[in-house]
Amino acid sequence: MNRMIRTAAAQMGPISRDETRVSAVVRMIALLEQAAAQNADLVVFPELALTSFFPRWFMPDQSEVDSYFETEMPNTVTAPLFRRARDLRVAISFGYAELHRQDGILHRYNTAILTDRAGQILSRYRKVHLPGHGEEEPWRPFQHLEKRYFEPSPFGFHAADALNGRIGLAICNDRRWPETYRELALDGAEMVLIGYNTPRHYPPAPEHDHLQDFHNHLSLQAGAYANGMWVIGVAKAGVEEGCDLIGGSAIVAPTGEIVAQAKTLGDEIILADCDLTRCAEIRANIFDFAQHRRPEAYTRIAARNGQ
Ligand code: ING
Repeated sequence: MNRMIRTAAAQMGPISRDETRVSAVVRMIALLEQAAAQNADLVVFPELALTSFFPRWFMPDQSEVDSYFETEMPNTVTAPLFRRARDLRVAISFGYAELHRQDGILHRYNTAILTDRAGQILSRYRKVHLPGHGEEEPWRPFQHLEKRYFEPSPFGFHAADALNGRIGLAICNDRRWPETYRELALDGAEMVLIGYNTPRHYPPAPEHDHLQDFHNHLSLQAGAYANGMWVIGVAKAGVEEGCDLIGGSAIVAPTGEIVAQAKTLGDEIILADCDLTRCAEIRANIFDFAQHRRPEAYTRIAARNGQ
């Protein structure tokens, strides 16, 4: 008996610096309704879906940085999205900048959430792998200051029971690290949702700029195959404030095959029927962890971060 999730990747085009969160939410609701009209069960939006990708700018004034963060979720701006998803009985996932007060201390995370079909938040993930740099580097045509603006998650990776399966969350750079998928697979994830904002130009290695689309799909497909999981990669795409962001949103089967792929660099829904029982084709055979993995031989992976 199959366990089907009709999954939509809701790719978004550029969000300009002066575009309001209300405008971004209106676009998200339009994509949600388009997916629901095709009977989607789940709609996945990009990383930092409510605002422009602000880590591209050096902002010395912390109050300006904090203007890109949400202090609660849902909130007045996103409530219409949660309400519409609830009314349409569709689960949603999206990324946003989270300002989280814990024991009087402020924490800033690059966060993604997943709701159930009733608009209730089931799972909240904070980004583990923060790329880029912590200080302004004027030599770059644009900054990538995630290490300055966010704290890396202390909570690691976890899957949640959702939609009659187990679903994990990851964010952007996480998708490049094999550890991300293995940690989630070992927590029973059958599907991983990954929003991203990926500039085509990578200033430290411009000779790789032409490989960004390849590296995107390589990462998503390798993670899916080596862990027998559905992987949903969802771009914020297009030329956003002069920065060319790749598209290529894709739905990847546990075999590593891309079963749906975005064709534009704008707001676009792609859809696929994801049968979670297909994970077994991989996880009961070539990547049967219990039968074949040798953790006692993998001593370096969790023991240290470098050479
Ligand atoms: N963005 C990029 C990503 O990992 C990047 C950073 C760009 C890394 C290009 C390598 C090449 O896709 C985020 N937000 O992590």
